[in-house]
Amino acid sequence: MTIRRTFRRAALGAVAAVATAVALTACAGTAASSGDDNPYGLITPGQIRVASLGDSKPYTFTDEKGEFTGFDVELFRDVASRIGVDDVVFTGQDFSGLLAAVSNGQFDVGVAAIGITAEREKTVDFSDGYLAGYLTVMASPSAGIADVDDLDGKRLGVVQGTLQEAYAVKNFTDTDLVRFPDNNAAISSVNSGAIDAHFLDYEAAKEYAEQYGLVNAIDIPSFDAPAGFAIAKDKGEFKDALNEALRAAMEDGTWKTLYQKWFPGSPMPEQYLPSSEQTSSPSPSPTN
Ligand code: SNW
Repeated sequence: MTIRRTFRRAALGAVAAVATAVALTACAGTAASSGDDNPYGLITPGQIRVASLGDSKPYTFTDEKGEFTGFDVELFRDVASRIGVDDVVFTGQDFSGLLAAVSNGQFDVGVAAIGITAEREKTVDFSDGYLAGYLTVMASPSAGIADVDDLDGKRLGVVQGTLQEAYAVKNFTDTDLVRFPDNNAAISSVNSGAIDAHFLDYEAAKEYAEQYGLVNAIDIPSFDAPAGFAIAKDKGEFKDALNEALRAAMEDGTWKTLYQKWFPGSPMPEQYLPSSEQTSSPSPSPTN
């Protein structure tokens, strides 16, 4: 009898211990990535490895010290911090290899103004969208390019694997496309006269235009492919956590503050503003 009672008490104690452990894990899981050792399935627990680009200012770029910064970089760091991860390591990649590097597990996420398309969703999952803007043809003022017809017979740079490349292949059929690994290489070719223009993201074009006296010649809306964070397909919990944090960053005005900091004067896509600031008016058009 005594033995049985002792055994029963021990068993109850064990049940209580397990229940406490489960409760503690549940608490830690909602607060941060600590607790359960790796709730988001990160390559290195507690750290997020990001595939990015070093020359897509002001989205993602490296400063004079070699540190990654830009709108996407600061937004992602903020979102990561909200899910409990402050150790975020950015690495520059060629755009053409970026999504494959995420899908095959070399990186936890891809952050580089990557437009969400059905084609890309065959390879990776995406967070909700966080930017919707324009694709821009940028040229030397002497190239005489002001609209799409002016591209006939011209040499146009595109970065391999971008939406610009796909768009140009489909729509600029009388244009000679020249493929580059990154924006810097293409811009050098514009500046040397080896190509007539380069086709890139609107804000990146503005930066180069200012730096080299080029003109932002044609803007094509890409609102149907808003940029999202690219994640490997088997990381559902990571994706859900990022989405929740992204919504919070939009709702408390963090997204807006970063947008105004990095894209001053640019039209503001309203869907990412705090809900109290949304109106039903259509998106404004860009001002060059
Ligand atoms: O589709 C747009 C989106 O609407 C926003 O303007 C940010 O850029 C885009 O995602 C297009 N970005 C290109 C792409 O996804 C190039 C990316 C890059 O050069 N980093 O292919």
